[in-house]
Amino acid sequence: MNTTAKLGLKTARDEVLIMTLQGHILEQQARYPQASGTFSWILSALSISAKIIADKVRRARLENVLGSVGTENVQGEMQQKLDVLANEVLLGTLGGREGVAIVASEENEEPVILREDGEGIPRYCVLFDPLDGSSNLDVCGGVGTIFSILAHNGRAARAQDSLLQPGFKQVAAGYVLYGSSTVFVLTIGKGVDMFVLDPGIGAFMRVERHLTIPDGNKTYSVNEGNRKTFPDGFQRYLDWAQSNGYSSRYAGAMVADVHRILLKGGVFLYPATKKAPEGKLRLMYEANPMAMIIEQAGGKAFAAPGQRVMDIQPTAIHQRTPVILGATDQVALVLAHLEKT
Ligand code: AHM
Ligand code: MG
Repeated sequence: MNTTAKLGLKTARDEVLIMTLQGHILEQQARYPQASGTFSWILSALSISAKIIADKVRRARLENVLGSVGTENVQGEMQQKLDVLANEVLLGTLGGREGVAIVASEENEEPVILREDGEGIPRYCVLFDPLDGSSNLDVCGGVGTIFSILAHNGRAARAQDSLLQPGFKQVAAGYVLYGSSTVFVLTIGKGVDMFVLDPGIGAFMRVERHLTIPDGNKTYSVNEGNRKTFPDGFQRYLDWAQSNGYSSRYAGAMVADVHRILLKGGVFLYPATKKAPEGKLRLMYEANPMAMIIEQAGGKAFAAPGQRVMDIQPTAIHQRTPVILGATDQVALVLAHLEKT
């Protein structure tokens, strides 16, 4: 083995394959000669937003923008100052893109209708959680942005009805993890690619193509503090897992937990609880985009046995759902315990 390989460095052949997120988007666009480029502009707005939010997250302590603003969002949750700032960044970048018809955010009760009809160009709805896991901010823990992109239906009775599409109709989805590095994970419906922000040049560099979740990782990720109020099947699963050498890992930010599962395997659970009888996570801008990423990487995402997350017909933009997602083998083990009586 040569020194380059021993050190885990890239070979000369890899180096000719240097690709930024921007280049990747253009490469994908070139595969569809009829594409107008409006979709690529939306992804580029998300990339710019991610860089701005990453910078704000890094500087939060220095600029005294930690802590809450003293108001609650539509979910009845205390808004952090950075929740509000990240939301403004996304609204500001996406708002300027001709291809965006509607945006919907965890931080806004109502969707924002930007442009009503297509005027000959395809338009999209972008849904997002601007800063997921924001209670981790004060302790320098991982936080993230989650996004989902749907084709806009200009014929819907009311513009906002165009948003209420099941997850299998998503055109693209992804997340950004603001952790020890800033990572952008994207699917445009043909596998999952991963990019890392190079702070030296200010660009997201492609580091992985066609990620596949490994099987065989005996790790579950769940808030066990809620265990006593989980449905019985989850109790059975946790009893079984704990008797069978499983480890527990829980970041308290879905983006960080899902990212670990994408790379290492295991399963993420957020069941119904006494406090959140419908589950805590939001279907349209948390569960659906994560389900698309996980399934595109070969995993599975269910709300309950026989109920795939992405098949749920939404009835409200902020609706919640239980979530069981991760490597196919580990999800199957959870479902088997839920199905037992
Ligand atoms: P948020 O969008 O208000 O940050 O809430 C979603 C977060 C997820 O990131 C995480 O998985 C979950 O809430 C953690 O909830 P809990 O503290 O109940 O374990
Ligand atoms: Mg969230």
